[in-house]
Amino acid sequence: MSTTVEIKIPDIGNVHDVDVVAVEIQTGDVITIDQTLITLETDKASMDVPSTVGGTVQQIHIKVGDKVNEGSLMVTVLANDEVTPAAEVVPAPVVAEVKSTEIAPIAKSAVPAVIEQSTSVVAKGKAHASPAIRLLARELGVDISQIAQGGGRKNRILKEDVKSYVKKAMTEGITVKGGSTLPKIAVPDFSVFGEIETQPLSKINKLTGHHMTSVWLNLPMVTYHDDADITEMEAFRVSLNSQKNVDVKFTGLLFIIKALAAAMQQFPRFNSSLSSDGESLILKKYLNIGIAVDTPNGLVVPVLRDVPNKSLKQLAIELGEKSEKARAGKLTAANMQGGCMSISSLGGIGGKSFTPIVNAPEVAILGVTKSSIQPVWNGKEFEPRLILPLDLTYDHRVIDGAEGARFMEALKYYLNDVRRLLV
Ligand code: CAO
Repeated sequence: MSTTVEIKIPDIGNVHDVDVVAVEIQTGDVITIDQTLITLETDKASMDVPSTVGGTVQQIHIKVGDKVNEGSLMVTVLANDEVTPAAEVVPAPVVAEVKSTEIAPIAKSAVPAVIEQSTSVVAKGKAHASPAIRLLARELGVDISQIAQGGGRKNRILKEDVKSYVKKAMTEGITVKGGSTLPKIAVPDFSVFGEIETQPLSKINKLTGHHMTSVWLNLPMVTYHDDADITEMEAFRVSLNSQKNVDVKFTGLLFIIKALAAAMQQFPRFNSSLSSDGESLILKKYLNIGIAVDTPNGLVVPVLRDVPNKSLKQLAIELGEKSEKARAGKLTAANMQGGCMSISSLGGIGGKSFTPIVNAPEVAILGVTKSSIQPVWNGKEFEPRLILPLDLTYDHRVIDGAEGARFMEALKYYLNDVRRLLV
């Protein structure tokens, strides 16, 4: 005999208004116990909600885009005999860190995209895996069909299976297009040389590492170094900071952000991304700048929005708030999305030059190191000037050397005399 069973959203932890990102069933479907009904996603994770009964789907009460809470009615099922009480429903384990990876518009393509893979061949129904596991596999660059059998019920592929596949690929070498393999780095047992301590990498460390490797392998990058004379800019900055009733601190970085935005407006290719098929250039009409911020957990890149239309003071407040939030680990996904170009400033620490890695899909990044007084020949004598070293790394598929050099000249032009930013 069949019974009508209402399946509700189970206890999903202390989270509310969770987004429904996938509905995996249709009215009339014959479903089995444990079959995924819907997938929920918070800003930190995805989770599958399985069925606790086998039977026929009578009615679906939610759709993609809905926000649900514990107890929301999900599906009505005309159940077979073996009904599991609804109270026992538990969502599948949290499986995929999704949006918190945002250093990383980046972190999405975790393992290098040159690894032979096709997200499109991750055909539904072939490999036995939930959408969240497929998402995890995609993020790690794994072709799920390569995982022969999963360790779950009926060979269902689990998170552990994807992880051990990646581990195996990393230790045994990965086949890349063309049939060659990425050489692996042998890690000896260091303990034979002396005492060691093994510390797990933070989530941010791992995501940044994957993203950086991916960028390194995919982008032909050039770094161009030059110096800007910021003597007058510094005098203006000092005068701003010494004004009475100034409630913010103007650092040199704020002027660099403004000058960078002006140069990007002059050279629109610097505010673009390559389409995923590499066939076209996507030019952005908005202009947001990401700032690399050092935090105890690793590097994050909060994004300052609409830079051309903000005053130095507004930017100072926003940068202060966002870098503080970054260090406290409180940046939201939205705080780190939508960057057009990034700045990595090591100027507060030191340095003369370095080669920053582009935060792809952005096409360029500006590196900044410590300014210092240098003797500059003015035609008659050496004059002490404040010189700021700049490093511009760009994706050579989008920007050629001459354009890179012209861009740097424009940036220096604005920094040499920041009044030009007003024109
Ligand atoms: N040359 C000389 N001095 C500089 C400078 C430069 N290029 N840049 C900053 N300084 C000085 C500032 O004027 C300030 O001096 P005072 O303390 O005397 O006022 C000091 O260095 C510290 O500056 P700051 O770090 O507080 O402010 P900022 O606006 O320059 O930078 C931020 C803000 C968030 C970028 C920075 O705090 C930070 O996190 N830096 C680390 C960046 C990083 O890790 N990059 C990643 C590299 S890629 O892996």
